[in-house]
Amino acid sequence: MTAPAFLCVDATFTKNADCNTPTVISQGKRRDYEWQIVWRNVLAFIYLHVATFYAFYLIFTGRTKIFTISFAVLFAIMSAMGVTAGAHRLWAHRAYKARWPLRLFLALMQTMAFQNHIYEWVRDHRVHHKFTETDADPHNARRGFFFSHMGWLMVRKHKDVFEKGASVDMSDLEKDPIVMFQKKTYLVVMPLLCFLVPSWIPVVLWNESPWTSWYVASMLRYTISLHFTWLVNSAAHIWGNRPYDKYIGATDNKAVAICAFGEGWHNYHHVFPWDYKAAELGNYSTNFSTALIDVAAKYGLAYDLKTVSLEMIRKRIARTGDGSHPSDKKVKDSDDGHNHPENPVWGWDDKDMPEEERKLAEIAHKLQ
Ligand code: ST9
Ligand code: ZN
Ligand code: ZN
Repeated sequence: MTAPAFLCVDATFTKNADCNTPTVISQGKRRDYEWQIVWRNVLAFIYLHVATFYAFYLIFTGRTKIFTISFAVLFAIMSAMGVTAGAHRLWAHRAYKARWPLRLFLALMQTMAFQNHIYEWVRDHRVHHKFTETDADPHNARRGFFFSHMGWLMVRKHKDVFEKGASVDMSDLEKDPIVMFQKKTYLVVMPLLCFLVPSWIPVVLWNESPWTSWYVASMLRYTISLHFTWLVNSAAHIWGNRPYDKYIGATDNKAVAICAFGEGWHNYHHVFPWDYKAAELGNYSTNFSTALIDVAAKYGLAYDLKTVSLEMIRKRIARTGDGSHPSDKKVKDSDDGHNHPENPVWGWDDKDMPEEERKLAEIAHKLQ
């Protein structure tokens, strides 16, 4: 089913109104692109949100055991690690390497999160980094908060996503048997790990009612985790500082960093996507995923942890920062951002990565 063609959001969103599409259009003009709403997904998201409100009712009226609430939080944190330390920093950006036991653990955690299988998640995310805020970006923030937050999961993708996305290398994932096994078995294992197991554990271990367990440990936990993740694509492309590159849309946003376990330092991350910390400053309290990778490295499960040298960061701040970095002497100089980044790379193995950056990178826990 088709809905009316959408208006380029730049009329209200940024000054520069071309959406970085090959065909430059003027403000408010209609484009040759039609929304194709996927009603199955719309209905699923409506159900999830109604169920989540009901779960809040079960909690605030004292109908939920404290163990069930704590379990839901713990489950959310573990699944978030599969997304941040796994799908994001390891598989999408190759920011560090992991031995198979850690890869298996992260793949299981990522399956618990149901954000699509690793291969699909990584493909969309690499395409987001290579074609940020253009029509080829699956969650192009120029199309507004709602689209970049969750609307993109309810409509068919823009043809540029398929066309330009096809140029992004995925051969490394095709060589990883854990990723390919997860892809093959996803439709069976994901419902078990994301919905059935978390609903069942509170019932058998502390006698929670199956009804409450379903709504609180599955529906509410899943919906909140999705929103915290989606904030990286929406809020952290709209609100916040741009200490490293004022010309791009991505921002450093502490609130998002806390909600998304260290993934809210998004201005830094778009400039240096191959840094395993996905941030320069801050500590483990706003970057729990880094803590997990550091601990794994200590026990030899993670290695080749790439990070950006201070010298490279300083140069970049001086050249393109907006003045909001603590070390920056410039008066805060804000640009609207939302320009296409100067040499976008998806991560460490991207062939477009400048040789100078590769040479200056610091690599911790190198394999002997
Ligand atoms: C979800 C993902 O929520 C969230 C990702 C967030 C990322 C954030 C990153 C930030 C860091 C991490 C922060 C973590 C914080 C954690 C905190 C937690 C407390 N390139 O997609 P299809 C081709 S998922 C190249 O069906 P449609 C390809 O050939 C939520 N090619 O397109 C493909 O075929 P195949 C749950 C591409 O038909 C074919 O096109 N999941 C690309 O337009 C068809 O692809 C859902 O809700 C590409 N990028 O449908 C599912 N993409 O795959 C929602 C596609 O066989 N998805 N191709 O190779 C869908 O139903 C559909 O994808 C659709 C589009 C309706 C959205
Ligand atoms: Zn981004
Ligand atoms: Zn990324």
